[in-house]
Amino acid sequence: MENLLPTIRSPHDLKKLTLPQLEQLAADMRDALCQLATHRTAHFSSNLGVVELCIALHATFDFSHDRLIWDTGHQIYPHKLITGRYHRFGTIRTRGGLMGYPNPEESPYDLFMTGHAGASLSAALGLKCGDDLIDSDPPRRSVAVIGDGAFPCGMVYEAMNHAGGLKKELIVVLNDNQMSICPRVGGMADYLDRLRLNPVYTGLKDEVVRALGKMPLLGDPVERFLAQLKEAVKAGLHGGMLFEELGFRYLGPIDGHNIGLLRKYLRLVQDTQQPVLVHVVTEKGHGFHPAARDPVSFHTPPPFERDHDRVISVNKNRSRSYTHVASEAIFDQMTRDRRVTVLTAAMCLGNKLEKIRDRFPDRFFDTGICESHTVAFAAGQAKAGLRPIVDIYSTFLQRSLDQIFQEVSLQNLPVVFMMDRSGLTGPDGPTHHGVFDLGYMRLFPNMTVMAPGDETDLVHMLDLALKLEAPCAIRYPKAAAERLDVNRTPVTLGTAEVLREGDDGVILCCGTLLGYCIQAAETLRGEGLDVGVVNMRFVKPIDRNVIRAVVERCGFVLTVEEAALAAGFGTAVLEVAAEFHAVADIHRRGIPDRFVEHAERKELLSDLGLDAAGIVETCRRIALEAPPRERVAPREKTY
Ligand SMILES: Cc1ncc(C[n+]2csc(CCOP(=O)(O)OP(=O)(O)O)c2C)c(N)n1
Repeated sequence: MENLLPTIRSPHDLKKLTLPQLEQLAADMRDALCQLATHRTAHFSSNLGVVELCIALHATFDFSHDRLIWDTGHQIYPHKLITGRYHRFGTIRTRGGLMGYPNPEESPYDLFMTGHAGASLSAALGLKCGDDLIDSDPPRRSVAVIGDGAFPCGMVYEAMNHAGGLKKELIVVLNDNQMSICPRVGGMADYLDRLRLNPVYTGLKDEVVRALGKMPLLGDPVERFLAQLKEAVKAGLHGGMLFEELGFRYLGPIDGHNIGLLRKYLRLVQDTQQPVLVHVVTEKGHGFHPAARDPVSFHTPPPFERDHDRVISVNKNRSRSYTHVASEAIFDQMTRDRRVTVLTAAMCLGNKLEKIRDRFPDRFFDTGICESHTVAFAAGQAKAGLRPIVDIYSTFLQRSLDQIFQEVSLQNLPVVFMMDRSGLTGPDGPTHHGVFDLGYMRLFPNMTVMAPGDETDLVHMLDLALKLEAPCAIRYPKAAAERLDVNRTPVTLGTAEVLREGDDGVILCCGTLLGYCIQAAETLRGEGLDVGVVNMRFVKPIDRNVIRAVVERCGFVLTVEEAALAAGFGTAVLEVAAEFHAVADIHRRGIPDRFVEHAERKELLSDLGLDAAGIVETCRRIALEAPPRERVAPREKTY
């Protein structure tokens, strides 16, 4: 059979297809998703699960006029395939290629660049209000599609509460596949399970299809909607009292892999006069058995070889990452001290906490995608006498800024923040790079902020953090763990580690770019430039003595960090140096004041001059341009 996918240039082409053709298109789209997953790490099982839903939405609405927001955005691939990007699909998540998340620069069908969960209802409601105030003609409909994993986000209830009050015609499609990345957790999960037990969903689906099929599709939309609704209620398609009480009409649950049924429901709610929630049940990984059987491993699988519906081999990256090191260090601390707990916001897999979850079930807490709650919850635990470790990716911790301020820092509570995936995270791109944490963490009084230079530092820093009677944050990247092959000094609060001294200049490094800094210094020494390297370890309290010594005694100072320059580590160094009136020869390298695109981390570091070659180049240029300086103290003194 001819592959229909290449013929779909825009969603308008779907309108010409028959139901069997739409079903064939679904198979073609799944095939494209499988092809991609065999040679690229990409979001997979979530995308397989929404193929029919995506087709039904685009075949029913006209999203060149109406509004569609996919919550989080990791399940956007089918949407990309039918919104004019099929021919570039193979470039997804590569440098210069399509993003793995919605991107308005790629298509007018992508409204927001997103990657963080839970904001879709708010944005869709805002669009609806905006479009209505601007008097769009015909009125634009607004649809948010949200997964059951994202659904427990606090913001969702803020939006539902608001929409219920406004009585706006917001259409929420709840894609319930019983999974977040790991199995979903919490009371809402149980509630959705109970809704699934609705006899209509479990046994009487066909009758419902027939009942709805008899409904008129023409005539006054309000009357039609009411008549259809009455029929749906008669057929048993009601429930969801919780949503009804909030002012939403609830419809479902509906088989989310039945395009015909989905279209009927979507037509039913198309001209709704109030907020409506359509509960769609799908299977994560649908259509590819290994992914449906194990949606957790196939959420973002490494490339694999397949034979039709069978995985033959998986190309696993076996290198040990900083995440592994952190998780082992947390495990050790939990073994030693019964007060230590660990908290993750739905990222048990990403944070590699499975072993801890299984070994210490009573001290492991998965809160769901609820970062703000997690931090305040940790504060409560700390107040009660526990030593909570909040293990959250740097980018997602941004959600908790106010709780870090009020519940933790202001109370001076001993909560440890493990800021995983700090810095440039690679193919996920700007929504996921964790580059702002140094800036926001060092703002808060009482907070200690550390960045290990290698894996040994990371382990000792966690040990130190748990001994402090105050909040503390440790940041580390998404990268293979490195262990420096040099003599080390113990990790002591507020003290930097001088790894090598240099007359011509010194590199003050914050974090794991340290290996590159050492390599750069070696290369420069070979060229006759004597450049020292300091592993700063602490951004707060920062080592003022070392900063004072180097700005007074060395030719130039270069700060290196994998974080936003604005308010980051280099800025902290400048603040100290300004007190000594010695900022002239301080140069900073880090993330400039723009959003960094997606590409491999190594490529991005190279683009930004943050790899060894880039640091060498920067030092050479500074040395060439620098006027000779008088040193204020004799060289032999150690800084
Ligand atoms: C604020 C935030 N926290 C964590 C994540 C990481 N994350 C990405 S997808 C996902 C699971 C989402 O589950 P669901 O919404 O049900 O979608 P599904 O993949 O099951 O289709 C998580 C936790 C995120 N994107 N945003």
